[in-house]
Amino acid sequence: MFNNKYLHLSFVICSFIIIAMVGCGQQETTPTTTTTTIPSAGSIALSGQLGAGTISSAGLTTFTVAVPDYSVVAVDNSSGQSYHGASDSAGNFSISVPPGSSYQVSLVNGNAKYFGPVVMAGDSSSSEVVMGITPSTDTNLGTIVVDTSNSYAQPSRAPSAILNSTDTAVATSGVPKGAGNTGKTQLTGITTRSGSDMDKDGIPNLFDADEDNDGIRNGVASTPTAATVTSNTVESVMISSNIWADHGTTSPAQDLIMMRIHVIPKSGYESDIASVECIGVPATINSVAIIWDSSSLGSPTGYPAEGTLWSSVNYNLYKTTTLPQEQWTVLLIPKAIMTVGDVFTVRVHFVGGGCQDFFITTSYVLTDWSKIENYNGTTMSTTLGTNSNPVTYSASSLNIEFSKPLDEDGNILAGLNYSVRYATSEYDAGAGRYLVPSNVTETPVTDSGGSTLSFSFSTVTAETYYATPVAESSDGQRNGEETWFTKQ
Ligand SMILES: [Ca+2]
Ligand SMILES: [Ca+2]
Ligand SMILES: [Ca+2]
Repeated sequence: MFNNKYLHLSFVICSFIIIAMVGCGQQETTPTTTTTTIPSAGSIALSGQLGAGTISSAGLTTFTVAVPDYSVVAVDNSSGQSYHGASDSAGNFSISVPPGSSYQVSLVNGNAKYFGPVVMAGDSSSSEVVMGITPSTDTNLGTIVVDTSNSYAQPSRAPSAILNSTDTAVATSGVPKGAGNTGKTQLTGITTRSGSDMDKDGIPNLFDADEDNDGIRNGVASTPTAATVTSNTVESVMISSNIWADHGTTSPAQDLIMMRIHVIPKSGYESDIASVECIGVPATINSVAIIWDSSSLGSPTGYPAEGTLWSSVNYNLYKTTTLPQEQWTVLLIPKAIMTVGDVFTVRVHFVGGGCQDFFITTSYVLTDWSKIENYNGTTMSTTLGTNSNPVTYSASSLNIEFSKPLDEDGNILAGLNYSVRYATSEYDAGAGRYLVPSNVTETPVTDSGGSTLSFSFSTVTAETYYATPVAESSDGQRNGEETWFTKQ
């Protein structure tokens, strides 16, 4: 049934995401046969050592416990391009970056979740801290204290010679205001600027759930800047997901979400991609997510059986050539609720050798979806209104009131667009249920700002009607609950 819905309805989405790309670190090699130009590798080393500790007003003390398995990400402040490398068992890391740019450095933890930014200079009296560095030669940042209680990090000694003092973030007692909230907290008095941290909360756009500080999460009302991919081969990398629920379902959101990862090559470069895998998958889902439905993906060659654990197939994506856009893709049921700041790292391998990595960060998570709360003044029941047991009524129109989806904090997710899909529905006697119509009318519903929305449509003839409220983000990601009514 999920399969059919996925085919019949354009994508219904639940959590959106931001994206950026990075070179493949040490694994970049010069291509031999491919026409792809791999992004130029950096020529200077940015290194240091991560360790757990507390950043205090008394000064930064040397840590005693190394922090391994963190991904250290340097973002070019002007191009948005990023470079990354992992800390080893002693906490040491080294990233190859081009010289001459200003970088901001962030950490992604071993659970593939955004940890926080690295403040380069500031103390507990600072309401503004320095985030930028401009290394021109090999640079060792020394020991970097990772403060898990405040969700940021800072070198024990400020790299004074390479500080970019014009690249700052607003802070409370030296802690960037976006630390610990993945940048989603709306700040007052911020003038959005350009660069890789537009709203100065210390969280680079790449990892910021609300990069422009307008209170609307990335991707809900507009495409975030960090979704722009810089690549000679890859056009776009994204995740789309939907929640398309049966009325009365007792299934939790994590079993209803259909999540699809897409890597779309540039036209003419399709044959340059040898394989695609996720080398970083959020710990929230990495052991439980399952593969689903190859038919809606155009039945890629080698696609695993439905129900296969994604972990058992190396978190691969699969090439499909039968969709309107050739792409590498996989459709998953996450089976667990992700968290804001969860980071996927997608690695694209090229035919001639070498690879390129792309980050995708979750900027919101829906735990609920748009659903009809009452019709013609009567509260919806959970047992009536299903495809096998529609609500019965006798009026010549249906006036429905429906809810808005809630985010991970239980708040209405701001910025979505709404509509209602409706049509008469045929009965499938063999299956014992009414069907999702293949042709439906979809009418936009203006959001007047209340907690619910209303819509009315004519139901003059005595038939069974399908009605589904839809909440949609700017990039066409949708969710809603399907409901049936029989007019007597
Ligand atoms: Ca922000
Ligand atoms: Ca930011
Ligand atoms: Ca925003």
